[in-house]
Amino acid sequence: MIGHALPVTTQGGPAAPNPGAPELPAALNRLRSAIAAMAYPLVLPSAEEGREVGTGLIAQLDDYLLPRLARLDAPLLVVVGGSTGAGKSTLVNSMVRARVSATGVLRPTTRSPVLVSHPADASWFRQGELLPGLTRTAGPTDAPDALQLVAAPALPPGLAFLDAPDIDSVVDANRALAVQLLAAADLWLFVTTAARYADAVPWQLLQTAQLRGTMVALALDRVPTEAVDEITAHLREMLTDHDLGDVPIFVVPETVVGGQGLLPEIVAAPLREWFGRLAGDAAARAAVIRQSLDGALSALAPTVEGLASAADDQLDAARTLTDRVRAAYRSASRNAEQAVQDGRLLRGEVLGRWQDFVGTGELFRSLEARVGRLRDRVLSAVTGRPAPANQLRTAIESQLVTLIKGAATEAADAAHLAWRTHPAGAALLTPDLARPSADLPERAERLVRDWQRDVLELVRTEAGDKRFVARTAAYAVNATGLAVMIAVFASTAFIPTGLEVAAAGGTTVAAQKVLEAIFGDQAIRNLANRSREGLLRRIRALLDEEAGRYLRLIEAAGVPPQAVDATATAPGDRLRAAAVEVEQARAAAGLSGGTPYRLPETLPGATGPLPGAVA
Ligand SMILES: Nc1nc2c(ncn2[C@@H]2O[C@H](COP(=O)(O)OP(=O)(O)OP(=O)(O)O)[C@@H](O)[C@H]2O)c(=O)[nH]1
Ligand SMILES: [Mg+2]
Repeated sequence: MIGHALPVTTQGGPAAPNPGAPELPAALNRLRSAIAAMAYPLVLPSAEEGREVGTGLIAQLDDYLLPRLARLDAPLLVVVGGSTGAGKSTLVNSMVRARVSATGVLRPTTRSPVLVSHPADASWFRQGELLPGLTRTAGPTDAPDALQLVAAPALPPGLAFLDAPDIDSVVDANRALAVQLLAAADLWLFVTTAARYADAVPWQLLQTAQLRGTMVALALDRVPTEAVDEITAHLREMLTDHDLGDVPIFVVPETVVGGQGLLPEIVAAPLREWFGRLAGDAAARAAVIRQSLDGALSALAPTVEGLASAADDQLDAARTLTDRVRAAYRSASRNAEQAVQDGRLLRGEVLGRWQDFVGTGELFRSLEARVGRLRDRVLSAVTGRPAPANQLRTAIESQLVTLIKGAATEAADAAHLAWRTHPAGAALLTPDLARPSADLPERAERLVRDWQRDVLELVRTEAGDKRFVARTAAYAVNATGLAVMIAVFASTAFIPTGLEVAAAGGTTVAAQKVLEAIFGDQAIRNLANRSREGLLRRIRALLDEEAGRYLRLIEAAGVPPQAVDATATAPGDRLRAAAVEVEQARAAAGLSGGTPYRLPETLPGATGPLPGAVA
């Protein structure tokens, strides 16, 4: 008799009432949605595992947790797993005294799982709530997404066997399916052999079972009679080392399988009896079911934590990549701003055209001592000089376009380098990102022309109430506009110090005087400040668009900009919150009743001479 004290569900009856229980399915469904909503699009060390674990969790929720929770009274499902050729199918057949699952010498034999139940239980499994992704078939098949259902009258009701493909298969689909099936087990029956019990893969899976709280029994097949004690002792030791000391071991001595492909009765009987007793004890079955379910539920939170930290990694990476791009473009934008203001644009061509424009030589010479009247002279000088005006505008334009292209090039280069050194960035990069957009030159030219138009418009609208401009209106808004543009480039460094232009040599001292005379007027200074702000705003916007080429890649990969910028709940924290809710609901449901259930000891194995035993 199996001793336990648990809330028991009688077969076919309703689950024991529990005030917390109704919340559990809802909490599980919320967790399922949270997991399903997660993607790990950025190439990071944790992404692959995040995806795999997430897929596995959803499968486990659908295959086992949700349907099992909904039907605690469904028959106990024993999933028979192990290495290929260990004798799983032979064992299942021997249990039900019929060749329900093909056995064979070709490895692996079982490709499509076979579920054997008492005819009375068959409807439980046919309906498809459990392992809903597997198509039910009545006959043998090799399709990996099929589940062959077999009714076996020799099997007691309340307990079903699922013969799974091998766990360490050379066939990928087999391996994945085996793991999926094991995750749906109320009880794992691990089948291994005297020759293979120390293999690594089964132990990894046993460890998973242990962590997941799934109940496990172990069949050690094909043990030479003379080695039974030694091998059993060693296996027991290994189990204890893996915290699996409670696992019952069935020792199946090496025999010759009969013509029907079944184990001799003397070998099969102890196993069949043990499972028969479990099947006949509704309380014991319920305890196994509830304990495995409770174990699987309590293993969710730590597993989900792995997903949550993979989600955190994604967000961190998206933020890092975004920051790196923004920093590269911000720095280029600051450099451009500096260049606009520090007078360096007033060298070379622009300076030369400005001097042409204001009529350098004779004008400047005549101005040396009479700066007071300079402004008027400048203004009259520029009137009616369309060629130099156009040349100056063109010089300003080309100087600014060069500056903008330089900034965009510098930023693209820096951003590209910053992404290349990040695994997720490197995976997103395309070679063209190392350079500015192909149409950047045209956009820069348009930007400068638009800005020049802005400046003229500003001059025009300000003309009414500014003394200086009012006076100039009669001459040319154009001329004033050009003067304002020059003032934009001269603002901080040039006017106060004159260093930049002085350094440019020759006539520039005179030019400086011209400029000082003009820019000394507060009206021009204000216009220049506002125009400069407008120019810088346009440059920043253009560089932002350029940076957008990078940032859009993050979005296209699947990390929305809101997630990167938001102070809203991080996806990882949403997962954690959902897992906490499940854990609370699980604790309230009290599925396992508090006292851990222990599977009964195995019955003494076959004694006396075995048919065909290896002596
Ligand atoms: N002598 C002996 N042969 C066995 C025993 N169990 C299984 N076999 C033979 O070993 C081979 C493989 O057995 P299966 O039951 O097909 O093994 P399996 O674990 O289901 O293998 P896969 O379906 O490939 O994962 C068959 O030829 C069986 O007849 C046993 O206890 N003794
Ligand atoms: Mg098999």
